[in-house]
Amino acid sequence: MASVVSSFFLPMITILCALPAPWHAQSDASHLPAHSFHGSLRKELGYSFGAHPYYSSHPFFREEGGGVVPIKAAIFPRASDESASMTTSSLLYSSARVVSVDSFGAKADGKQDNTLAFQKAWTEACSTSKDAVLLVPNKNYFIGPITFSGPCQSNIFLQMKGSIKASDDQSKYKNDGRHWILFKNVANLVVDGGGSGKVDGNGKFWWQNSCKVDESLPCKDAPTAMTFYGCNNLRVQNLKIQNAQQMHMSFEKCSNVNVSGIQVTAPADSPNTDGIHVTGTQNIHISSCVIGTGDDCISIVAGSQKVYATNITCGPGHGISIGSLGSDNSAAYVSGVYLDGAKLIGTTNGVRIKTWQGGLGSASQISFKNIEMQSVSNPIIIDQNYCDQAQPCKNQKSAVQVKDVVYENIRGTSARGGPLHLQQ
Ligand SMILES: *[C@@H]1O[C@H](CO)[C@@H](O)[C@H](O)[C@H]1NC(C)=O
Ligand SMILES: CC(=O)N[C@H]1CO[C@H](CO)[C@@H](O)[C@@H]1O
Repeated sequence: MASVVSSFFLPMITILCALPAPWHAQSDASHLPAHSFHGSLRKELGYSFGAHPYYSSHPFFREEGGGVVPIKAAIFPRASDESASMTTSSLLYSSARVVSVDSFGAKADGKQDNTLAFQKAWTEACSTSKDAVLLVPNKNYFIGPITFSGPCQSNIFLQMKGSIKASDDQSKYKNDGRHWILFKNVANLVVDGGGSGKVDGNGKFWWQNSCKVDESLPCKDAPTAMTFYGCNNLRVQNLKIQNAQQMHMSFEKCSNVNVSGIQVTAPADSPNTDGIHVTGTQNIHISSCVIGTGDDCISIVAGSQKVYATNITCGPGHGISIGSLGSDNSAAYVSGVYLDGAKLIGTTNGVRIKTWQGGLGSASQISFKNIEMQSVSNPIIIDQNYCDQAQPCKNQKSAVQVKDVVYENIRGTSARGGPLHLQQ
């Protein structure tokens, strides 16, 4: 089938006010009494109104207005130290305790389930009072679902030289079908793949059983490969991650996060395999990532604030998304999302904001700039009628407000005609 390819160049578009949805008045949370559930939702997610100043002309990697806790320098290697990560950890952790999973009985024999060994090694690293290096040697380990829980006594540097592959025995996930590797409430954590580290969700079996692939099956959750929940001062870097059961990497209720050098790979037809998912997270910098999956490259949802992304390459997949927001009449707030420098190749969407009818809250202070697209079907899209369910969505009178959105220097080719799609 021949498709229409057209070139475009958008020097600058600003959408100042809410997309003029007729129901806009109702989407403003200020109409609601202070004790409404919105207040507690924001508090729970750490989201705070007014905490984020209006963006300046070039906001990347510059903190303004105070109020943000700096990323703790001590545990983060300086760029010049990063060539030799072993040296880095010994420099940084001259007094650190090195804990190898092998010392706890992990075996990279392609058969053994190493969950217990990893769990014991974590417990050891997490409970030493010195800083700890948790080492995964350069071999291939199978592990089942695992939770690395904090708070820990010390800073932890998880050095993943080798690869970790998910066990495909689905019965192992019966206690918690939503997570494979979960880091929970850990502060001052570095996860470093050093370029060789790899995380493999072994997702094929889950994909075959997805209702999006086989419509006769009921829709069920599948695990996210790596979840960081409630982590503060976190750095995840130089890691390959592939074939997640569902989403690849999810940051939930975290703050002060630096994600860089992540390479995500999954087939274009793998269902719900978002690359990097951000929810309820504040002050996250995502840089130098290459992401090709069957779903969103980066998705940013409710409660997220100050999300910076730069040098991102996406494709295949569904592009970079804010949303979906406001499903099931929920309230969602996202503000301060700055994407500067991205390349999207053959994705279905470029930069998208998607909201369900019937939601409340807002998506505001958003800028997308310096973006190159090749054969992207919908380069720029704001969809206020997003509907991702079997039944058609009915018309409703409220909506998530979309305001203060800037698109600057976006160019490339569109696979479907014009670059701009605004749907209400
Ligand atoms: C951009 O990201 C790619 C892929 O990770 C990396 O190779 C390149 O060095 C990055 N460029 C800059 C300027 O950081
Ligand atoms: C904002 C920030 O701290 N970015 C850093 C994240 O980590 C990469 C790689 O270590 C650095 O190059 C960035 O400067």
